[in-house]
Amino acid sequence: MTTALTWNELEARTTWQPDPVGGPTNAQATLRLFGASPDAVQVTLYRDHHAWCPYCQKVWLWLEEKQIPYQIKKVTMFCYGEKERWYRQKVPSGMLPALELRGRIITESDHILQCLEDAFGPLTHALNDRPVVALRRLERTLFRAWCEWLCRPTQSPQEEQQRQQEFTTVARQVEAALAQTPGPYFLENFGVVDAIFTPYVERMHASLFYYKGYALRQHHPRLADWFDALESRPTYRGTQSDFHTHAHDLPPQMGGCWSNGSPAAQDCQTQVDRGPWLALPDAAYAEPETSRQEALHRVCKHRENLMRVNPVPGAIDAALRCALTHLVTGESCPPPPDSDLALRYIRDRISVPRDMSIYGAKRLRESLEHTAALVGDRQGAPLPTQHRRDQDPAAFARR
Ligand SMILES: N[C@@H](CCC(=O)N[C@@H](CS)C(=O)NCC(=O)O)C(=O)O
Repeated sequence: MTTALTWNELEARTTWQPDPVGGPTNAQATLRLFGASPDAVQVTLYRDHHAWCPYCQKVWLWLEEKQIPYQIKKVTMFCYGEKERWYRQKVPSGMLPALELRGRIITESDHILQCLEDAFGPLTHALNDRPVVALRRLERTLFRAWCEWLCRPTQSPQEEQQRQQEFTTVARQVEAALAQTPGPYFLENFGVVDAIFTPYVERMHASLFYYKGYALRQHHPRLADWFDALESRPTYRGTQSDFHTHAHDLPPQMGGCWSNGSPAAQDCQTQVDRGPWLALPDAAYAEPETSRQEALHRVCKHRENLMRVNPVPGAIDAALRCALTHLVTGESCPPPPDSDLALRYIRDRISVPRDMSIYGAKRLRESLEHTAALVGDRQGAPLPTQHRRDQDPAAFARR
């Protein structure tokens, strides 16, 4: 047992020095230069504050892979809070993503990709190449099979089984497509098709685990190889979310996600919500040595806002320092009595990759839970499923 470090002591231990503009892909940057001068920027990507929108992720990956200098303007999605008026003036529907290319506003992610391709050349393969068109169609078929299974309540176990079978049939077609080339990607090298499949396959992986107890990577080895190859790319890692974020951000976006209630699904839900997070199969690559440092840096940077929005404010300062002390020293640090709820409130609201990378989040959730458990076993109210205004970015506007 140890005592809590002060904020100054914690800050003195942060060695994490991110370079959002020139470093690896990350969700915090508002400018990406890839060695170019700021004058070279011709592109603005409008994407969500949460770095969650799948259509934004597709465009984001494309820009990062092609290393096109661009700036990022972040906009609130309806389910998290109020849409910014300035964005409504630019894009009346409020939909994301949007792109400004040499002064012209473009919406609809597929159209955005086409305009980017026309301006900067294809990402390995052109969108209208015949194999690419066929694979894009397959991606939509897989998307629909997933929605049918996850987002529509079933009336009987047989119907649930049938939806699962329909999904696995299409997933096997996707695996057959992956098997057409010797490498792990859809075509001979990483390209636009992989960028197009990435956002929803990542969301399938998370949601089917949580709501159906279905481990996509285990059931579909070629998809597992594809994921492994994606995770070898810093571009993908910078955009990658975790099971917890997806499991709780999908329901308001999709109009609901339905669990099959199986013991396997219940076990998966418990693990995603209560840990151990390090054992979850949401990332298969080795943990970077910097994960604790990253988490420490991010919490220290935003601590004022984090404490201000905490609904149990009294003890949160000392309690949070105890959790961070555990994070950096590995030693248990008992927080003030009754601070378990305050710590679990934060545990349940770390958003990946908005706040930090997947492994930083795992480490932080583990330390928050470990520290909370020293003083209590109370869990907060379940996270809302109709909206996520508990995550309103306006509360963090004073950064
Ligand atoms: N067909 C559009 C779909 C875009 C879309 O559905 N975007 C959602 C976010 S994932 C959106 O902006 N919804 C409004 C909001 O949530 O504020 C595209 O491909 O760009």
